[in-house]
Amino acid sequence: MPTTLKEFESVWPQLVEDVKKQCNAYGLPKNALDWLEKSLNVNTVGGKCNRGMSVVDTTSLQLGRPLDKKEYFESAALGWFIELLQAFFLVTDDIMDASKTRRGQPCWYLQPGVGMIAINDAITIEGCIYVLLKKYFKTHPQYADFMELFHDTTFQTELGQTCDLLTAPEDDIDLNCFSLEKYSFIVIFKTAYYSFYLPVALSLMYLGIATPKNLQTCHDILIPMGEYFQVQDDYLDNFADPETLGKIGTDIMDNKCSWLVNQALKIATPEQRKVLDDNYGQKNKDCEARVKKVYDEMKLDQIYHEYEEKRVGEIRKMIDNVDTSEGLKKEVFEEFLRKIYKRSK
Ligand code: GPP
Ligand code: MG
Ligand code: MG
Ligand code: MG
Repeated sequence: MPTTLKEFESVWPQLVEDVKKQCNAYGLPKNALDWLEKSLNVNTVGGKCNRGMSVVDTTSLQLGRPLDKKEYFESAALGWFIELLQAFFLVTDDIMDASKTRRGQPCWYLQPGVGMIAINDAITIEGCIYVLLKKYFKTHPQYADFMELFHDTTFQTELGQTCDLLTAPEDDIDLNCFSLEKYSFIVIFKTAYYSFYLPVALSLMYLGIATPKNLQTCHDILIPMGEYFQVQDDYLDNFADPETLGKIGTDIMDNKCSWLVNQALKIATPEQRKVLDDNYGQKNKDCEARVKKVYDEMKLDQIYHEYEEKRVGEIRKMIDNVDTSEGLKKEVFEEFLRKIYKRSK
Protein backbone atom coordinates (compact mmCIF):
# COMPACT_ATOMS: atom_id res chain seq x y z
CA MET A 1 0.00 0.00 0.00
CA PRO A 2 1.40 3.43 -0.92
CA THR A 3 1.87 5.78 2.01
CA THR A 4 -0.68 8.53 2.65
CA LEU A 5 -0.10 12.26 2.78
CA LYS A 6 -1.34 12.27 6.37
CA GLU A 7 1.18 9.66 7.49
CA PHE A 8 3.99 11.38 5.59
CA GLU A 9 3.09 14.77 7.08
CA SER A 10 3.10 13.30 10.59
CA VAL A 11 6.92 13.15 10.37
CA TRP A 12 7.28 16.86 9.58
CA PRO A 13 6.85 18.42 13.08
CA GLN A 14 9.79 16.42 14.43
CA LEU A 15 12.03 17.79 11.67
CA VAL A 16 10.98 21.37 12.45
CA GLU A 17 11.77 20.74 16.11
CA ASP A 18 15.22 19.46 15.14
CA VAL A 19 15.96 22.59 13.11
CA LYS A 20 14.74 24.78 15.98
CA LYS A 21 16.95 22.90 18.42
CA GLN A 22 20.00 23.60 16.24
CA CYS A 23 19.02 27.29 16.01
CA ASN A 24 18.58 27.48 19.78
CA ALA A 25 22.02 25.97 20.23
CA TYR A 26 23.31 28.91 18.18
CA GLY A 27 21.31 31.32 20.41
CA LEU A 28 19.19 32.56 17.49
CA PRO A 29 16.95 35.44 18.62
CA LYS A 30 13.29 34.53 19.14
CA ASN A 31 11.92 36.71 16.32
CA ALA A 32 14.26 35.06 13.80
CA LEU A 33 13.38 31.60 15.10
CA ASP A 34 9.66 32.32 14.71
CA TRP A 35 10.28 33.70 11.22
CA LEU A 36 12.18 30.60 10.12
CA GLU A 37 9.54 28.29 11.57
CA LYS A 38 6.80 30.11 9.67
CA SER A 39 8.78 30.18 6.43
CA LEU A 40 9.50 26.45 6.74
CA ASN A 41 5.86 25.57 7.36
CA VAL A 42 4.37 27.84 4.70
CA ASN A 43 6.81 26.87 1.96
CA THR A 44 7.44 23.19 2.57
CA VAL A 45 4.03 21.85 3.60
CA GLY A 46 0.77 22.00 1.64
CA GLY A 47 1.81 20.45 -1.68
CA LYS A 48 1.08 16.99 -3.02
CA CYS A 49 4.42 15.65 -1.66
CA ASN A 50 4.66 13.14 -4.52
CA ARG A 51 8.42 13.43 -4.54
CA GLY A 52 8.85 12.93 -0.82
CA MET A 53 6.31 10.13 -0.54
CA SER A 54 8.01 8.32 -3.41
CA VAL A 55 11.08 7.73 -1.23
CA VAL A 56 8.88 5.93 1.31
CA ASP A 57 6.98 4.00 -1.37
CA THR A 58 10.17 2.96 -3.15
CA THR A 59 11.72 1.71 0.10
CA SER A 60 8.63 -0.31 0.96
CA LEU A 61 8.23 -1.74 -2.58
CA GLN A 62 11.90 -2.71 -2.67
CA LEU A 63 11.65 -4.48 0.70
CA GLY A 64 8.35 -6.08 -0.36
CA ARG A 65 6.71 -5.33 2.99
CA PRO A 66 5.40 -2.46 5.13
CA LEU A 67 8.14 -0.43 6.85
CA ASP A 68 8.79 -0.58 10.56
CA LYS A 69 8.73 2.67 12.55
CA LYS A 70 12.43 3.46 12.11
CA GLU A 71 12.45 2.65 8.39
CA TYR A 72 9.36 4.77 7.85
CA PHE A 73 10.78 7.73 9.73
CA GLU A 74 14.15 7.61 7.97
CA SER A 75 12.68 7.19 4.47
CA ALA A 76 10.17 9.95 5.15
CA ALA A 77 12.96 12.20 6.46
CA LEU A 78 14.86 11.68 3.18
CA GLY A 79 11.59 12.46 1.39
CA TRP A 80 11.16 15.66 3.36
CA PHE A 81 14.69 16.70 2.37
CA ILE A 82 13.47 16.61 -1.25
CA GLU A 83 10.44 18.66 -0.24
CA LEU A 84 12.82 21.18 1.41
CA LEU A 85 14.87 21.30 -1.78
CA GLN A 86 11.68 21.84 -3.74
CA ALA A 87 10.60 24.64 -1.34
CA PHE A 88 13.97 26.34 -1.93
CA PHE A 89 13.44 26.08 -5.70
CA LEU A 90 9.81 27.19 -5.71
CA VAL A 91 10.27 30.27 -3.53
CA THR A 92 13.00 31.57 -5.83
CA ASP A 93 11.36 30.32 -9.06
CA ASP A 94 8.21 32.29 -8.23
CA ILE A 95 10.25 35.48 -7.92
CA MET A 96 12.06 34.79 -11.20
CA ASP A 97 8.82 33.87 -13.02
CA ALA A 98 6.85 36.79 -11.48
CA SER A 99 4.22 34.28 -10.37
CA LYS A 100 1.29 35.35 -8.20
CA THR A 101 0.06 32.23 -6.45
CA ARG A 102 1.41 28.89 -5.29
CA ARG A 103 -0.63 26.08 -3.70
CA GLY A 104 -3.66 28.36 -3.68
CA GLN A 105 -1.91 31.10 -1.62
CA PRO A 106 -0.05 34.23 -2.65
CA CYS A 107 3.58 33.35 -3.43
CA TRP A 108 5.81 33.70 -0.34
CA TYR A 109 7.58 36.82 -1.68
CA LEU A 110 4.16 38.49 -2.08
CA GLN A 111 2.99 37.73 1.45
CA PRO A 112 2.83 40.72 3.84
CA GLY A 113 6.21 41.78 5.22
CA VAL A 114 8.20 39.20 3.22
CA GLY A 115 9.34 40.72 -0.10
CA MET A 116 12.97 39.98 -0.94
CA ILE A 117 13.61 38.39 2.47
CA ALA A 118 12.14 35.43 0.56
CA ILE A 119 15.50 34.98 -1.19
CA ASN A 120 17.26 34.48 2.13
CA ASP A 121 14.40 32.30 3.38
CA ALA A 122 14.84 30.03 0.36
CA ILE A 123 18.58 29.68 0.94
CA THR A 124 17.99 29.00 4.64
CA ILE A 125 15.43 26.30 3.80
CA GLU A 126 18.08 24.67 1.63
CA GLY A 127 20.49 24.82 4.59
CA CYS A 128 18.01 22.86 6.71
CA ILE A 129 18.50 19.83 4.43
CA TYR A 130 22.10 19.49 5.56
CA VAL A 131 21.37 20.18 9.24
CA LEU A 132 18.84 17.33 9.20
CA LEU A 133 20.87 15.01 6.96
CA LYS A 134 23.73 15.29 9.46
CA LYS A 135 21.45 14.71 12.44
CA TYR A 136 19.90 11.50 11.12
CA PHE A 137 22.41 10.03 8.66
CA LYS A 138 25.88 11.01 9.86
CA THR A 139 26.65 7.41 10.73
CA HIS A 140 24.83 5.85 7.74
CA PRO A 141 27.36 4.17 5.40
CA GLN A 142 25.94 6.24 2.52
CA TYR A 143 26.14 9.65 4.27
CA ALA A 144 28.65 11.05 1.77
CA ASP A 145 26.65 9.60 -1.15
CA PHE A 146 23.44 11.24 0.10
CA MET A 147 25.21 14.58 0.43
CA GLU A 148 26.89 14.31 -2.95
CA LEU A 149 23.59 13.36 -4.60
CA PHE A 150 21.84 16.40 -3.08
CA HIS A 151 24.66 18.66 -4.24
CA ASP A 152 24.80 17.20 -7.76
CA THR A 153 21.02 17.34 -8.14
CA THR A 154 20.85 20.92 -6.90
CA PHE A 155 23.51 21.93 -9.41
CA GLN A 156 21.73 20.12 -12.27
CA THR A 157 18.47 21.89 -11.39
CA GLU A 158 20.21 25.25 -11.27
CA LEU A 159 21.71 24.64 -14.72
CA GLY A 160 18.24 23.78 -16.02
CA GLN A 161 16.87 26.97 -14.50
CA THR A 162 19.72 28.93 -16.11
CA CYS A 163 18.73 27.62 -19.55
CA ASP A 164 15.02 28.14 -18.80
CA LEU A 165 15.69 31.81 -17.98
CA LEU A 166 18.16 32.46 -20.81
CA THR A 167 15.72 31.01 -23.36
CA ALA A 168 13.06 33.41 -22.07
CA PRO A 169 14.53 36.93 -22.24
CA GLU A 170 12.01 39.62 -21.24
CA ASP A 171 12.96 42.22 -23.81
CA ASP A 172 14.10 40.23 -26.83
CA ILE A 173 11.24 38.06 -28.05
CA ASP A 174 12.32 35.76 -30.87
CA LEU A 175 10.33 32.56 -31.25
CA ASN A 176 12.98 31.22 -33.64
CA CYS A 177 15.15 30.66 -30.54
CA PHE A 178 12.84 27.90 -29.29
CA SER A 179 13.26 24.26 -30.25
CA LEU A 180 12.27 20.88 -28.86
CA GLU A 181 15.97 20.02 -28.43
CA LYS A 182 16.50 23.05 -26.16
CA TYR A 183 13.21 22.22 -24.45
CA SER A 184 14.35 18.72 -23.67
CA PHE A 185 17.58 19.87 -22.02
CA ILE A 186 15.79 22.52 -19.96
CA VAL A 187 13.15 20.23 -18.53
CA ILE A 188 15.40 17.25 -17.89
CA PHE A 189 17.70 19.48 -15.85
CA LYS A 190 15.23 21.82 -14.17
CA THR A 191 12.69 19.13 -13.25
CA ALA A 192 13.45 15.49 -14.02
CA TYR A 193 16.57 15.01 -11.90
CA TYR A 194 15.24 16.38 -8.63
CA SER A 195 11.65 15.24 -9.05
CA PHE A 196 12.16 11.70 -10.38
CA TYR A 197 15.72 10.43 -10.23
CA LEU A 198 16.47 11.84 -6.76
CA PRO A 199 13.67 10.10 -4.77
CA VAL A 200 14.42 6.64 -6.13
CA ALA A 201 18.22 7.06 -5.97
CA LEU A 202 17.95 8.15 -2.31
CA SER A 203 15.86 5.13 -1.44
CA LEU A 204 18.28 2.74 -3.15
CA MET A 205 21.21 4.34 -1.32
CA TYR A 206 19.32 4.07 1.96
CA LEU A 207 18.81 0.36 1.33
CA GLY A 208 22.41 -0.19 0.20
CA ILE A 209 21.41 -1.37 -3.30
CA ALA A 210 22.45 1.70 -5.31
CA THR A 211 24.76 -0.25 -7.62
CA PRO A 212 25.98 1.56 -10.75
CA LYS A 213 23.72 -0.66 -12.87
CA ASN A 214 20.62 0.02 -10.74
CA LEU A 215 21.29 3.76 -10.76
CA GLN A 216 21.73 3.68 -14.55
CA THR A 217 18.43 1.84 -14.97
CA CYS A 218 16.70 4.40 -12.73
CA HIS A 219 18.18 7.19 -14.78
CA ASP A 220 17.10 5.65 -18.11
CA ILE A 221 13.45 5.39 -17.02
CA LEU A 222 13.00 8.26 -14.60
CA ILE A 223 14.52 10.99 -16.76
CA PRO A 224 12.00 10.39 -19.61
CA MET A 225 9.25 10.17 -16.96
CA GLY A 226 10.35 13.52 -15.54
CA GLU A 227 10.35 15.03 -19.01
CA TYR A 228 6.76 13.86 -19.48
CA PHE A 229 5.92 15.37 -16.05
CA GLN A 230 7.18 18.81 -17.09
CA VAL A 231 5.24 18.57 -20.38
CA GLN A 232 2.19 18.05 -18.16
CA ASP A 233 3.20 21.10 -16.09
CA ASP A 234 3.43 23.20 -19.26
CA TYR A 235 0.08 21.89 -20.54
CA LEU A 236 -1.58 22.62 -17.19
CA ASP A 237 -0.02 26.11 -17.09
CA ASN A 238 -2.38 27.04 -19.95
CA PHE A 239 -5.24 24.54 -19.85
CA ALA A 240 -5.89 23.83 -16.14
CA ASP A 241 -8.28 25.68 -13.88
CA PRO A 242 -6.02 27.82 -11.61
CA GLU A 243 -8.32 26.94 -8.67
CA THR A 244 -7.53 23.26 -9.10
CA LEU A 245 -3.89 23.81 -10.02
CA GLY A 246 -3.26 26.19 -7.10
CA LYS A 247 -1.20 28.50 -9.33
CA ILE A 248 -1.89 30.91 -12.16
CA GLY A 249 -0.05 30.14 -15.41
CA THR A 250 2.67 32.58 -16.47
CA ASP A 251 4.43 30.81 -19.35
CA ILE A 252 2.99 32.89 -22.22
CA MET A 253 3.68 36.27 -20.59
CA ASP A 254 7.09 35.04 -19.39
CA ASN A 255 8.18 34.13 -22.95
CA LYS A 256 8.89 30.55 -21.82
CA CYS A 257 10.19 27.86 -24.14
CA SER A 258 7.17 25.79 -23.15
CA TRP A 259 6.06 22.49 -24.69
CA LEU A 260 2.89 24.20 -25.97
CA VAL A 261 4.61 27.00 -27.86
CA ASN A 262 7.00 24.48 -29.43
CA GLN A 263 4.02 22.43 -30.67
CA ALA A 264 2.29 25.58 -31.90
CA LEU A 265 5.35 26.68 -33.88
CA LYS A 266 5.44 23.30 -35.64
CA ILE A 267 1.90 23.64 -37.07
CA ALA A 268 1.21 27.39 -37.26
CA THR A 269 -0.18 28.87 -40.50
CA PRO A 270 1.52 32.16 -41.53
CA GLU A 271 -1.41 34.08 -39.95
CA GLN A 272 -1.21 32.16 -36.67
CA ARG A 273 2.58 32.59 -36.65
CA LYS A 274 2.13 36.35 -36.89
CA VAL A 275 -0.26 36.36 -33.92
CA LEU A 276 2.30 34.38 -31.92
CA ASP A 277 5.19 36.66 -32.97
CA ASP A 278 3.21 39.79 -32.05
CA ASN A 279 1.79 38.58 -28.76
CA TYR A 280 3.94 35.88 -27.13
CA GLY A 281 6.06 37.05 -24.20
CA GLN A 282 4.27 40.40 -23.81
CA LYS A 283 3.42 41.35 -20.23
CA ASN A 284 -0.14 42.10 -21.20
CA LYS A 285 -3.34 40.13 -20.56
CA ASP A 286 -4.83 40.93 -24.02
CA CYS A 287 -1.74 39.61 -25.78
CA GLU A 288 -1.86 36.50 -23.61
CA ALA A 289 -5.54 35.99 -24.54
CA ARG A 290 -4.65 36.16 -28.26
CA VAL A 291 -2.04 33.45 -27.85
CA LYS A 292 -4.48 31.32 -25.86
CA LYS A 293 -7.02 31.70 -28.67
CA VAL A 294 -4.49 30.42 -31.23
CA TYR A 295 -3.72 27.45 -28.92
CA ASP A 296 -7.46 26.67 -28.86
CA GLU A 297 -7.80 26.96 -32.66
CA MET A 298 -4.88 24.56 -33.04
CA LYS A 299 -6.51 22.13 -30.60
CA LEU A 300 -3.28 21.88 -28.61
CA ASP A 301 -5.18 20.16 -25.80
CA GLN A 302 -5.96 17.30 -28.18
CA ILE A 303 -2.36 17.18 -29.41
CA TYR A 304 -1.26 17.01 -25.77
CA HIS A 305 -3.59 14.09 -24.99
CA GLU A 306 -2.25 12.18 -28.01
CA TYR A 307 1.31 12.88 -26.85
CA GLU A 308 0.45 11.69 -23.34
CA GLU A 309 -0.94 8.33 -24.51
CA LYS A 310 2.01 7.71 -26.84
CA ARG A 311 4.66 8.70 -24.29
CA VAL A 312 3.11 6.73 -21.45
CA GLY A 313 2.95 3.69 -23.74
CA GLU A 314 6.67 4.07 -24.46
CA ILE A 315 7.52 4.49 -20.77
CA ARG A 316 5.47 1.38 -19.90
CA LYS A 317 7.51 -0.57 -22.48
CA MET A 318 10.74 0.65 -20.88
CA ILE A 319 9.44 -0.47 -17.48
CA ASP A 320 8.59 -3.91 -18.89
CA ASN A 321 12.20 -4.26 -20.04
CA VAL A 322 13.80 -3.21 -16.73
CA ASP A 323 16.93 -5.13 -15.77
CA THR A 324 16.04 -6.63 -12.39
CA SER A 325 19.22 -8.69 -12.04
CA GLU A 326 20.59 -6.52 -9.21
CA GLY A 327 17.38 -6.44 -7.20
CA LEU A 328 15.58 -3.42 -8.65
CA LYS A 329 11.79 -3.86 -8.75
CA LYS A 330 9.58 -2.80 -11.65
CA GLU A 331 6.80 -1.79 -9.24
CA VAL A 332 8.87 1.21 -8.17
CA PHE A 333 8.50 2.72 -11.63
CA GLU A 334 4.91 1.56 -12.12
CA GLU A 335 3.94 3.28 -8.87
CA PHE A 336 5.68 6.51 -9.84
CA LEU A 337 3.93 6.53 -13.23
CA ARG A 338 0.57 5.78 -11.61
CA LYS A 339 0.97 8.87 -9.40
CA ILE A 340 1.33 11.25 -12.35
CA TYR A 341 -0.60 9.69 -15.28
CA LYS A 342 -3.43 12.03 -16.36
CA ARG A 343 -2.84 14.32 -13.39
CA SER A 344 -4.91 17.50 -13.22
CA LYS A 345 -2.78 19.34 -10.66
C1 GPP B 1 9.74 24.09 -12.74
O1 GPP B 1 9.56 25.15 -13.59
C2 GPP B 1 11.14 24.07 -12.27
C3 GPP B 1 11.52 24.47 -11.05
C4 GPP B 1 10.53 24.88 -10.04
C5 GPP B 1 12.98 24.48 -10.68
C6 GPP B 1 13.45 25.83 -10.29
C7 GPP B 1 14.90 25.81 -10.08
C8 GPP B 1 15.63 26.72 -9.41
C9 GPP B 1 17.11 26.53 -9.30
C10 GPP B 1 15.04 27.91 -8.77
P1 GPP B 1 8.22 26.04 -13.63
O2 GPP B 1 8.60 27.47 -13.47
O3 GPP B 1 7.42 25.65 -14.83
O4 GPP B 1 7.42 25.58 -12.34
P2 GPP B 1 6.02 26.20 -11.89
O5 GPP B 1 5.06 25.99 -13.03
O6 GPP B 1 5.64 25.35 -10.67
O7 GPP B 1 6.26 27.62 -11.55
MG1 MG C 1 10.29 28.61 -13.74
MG1 MG D 1 7.58 28.96 -12.28
MG1 MG E 1 5.26 25.66 -14.99
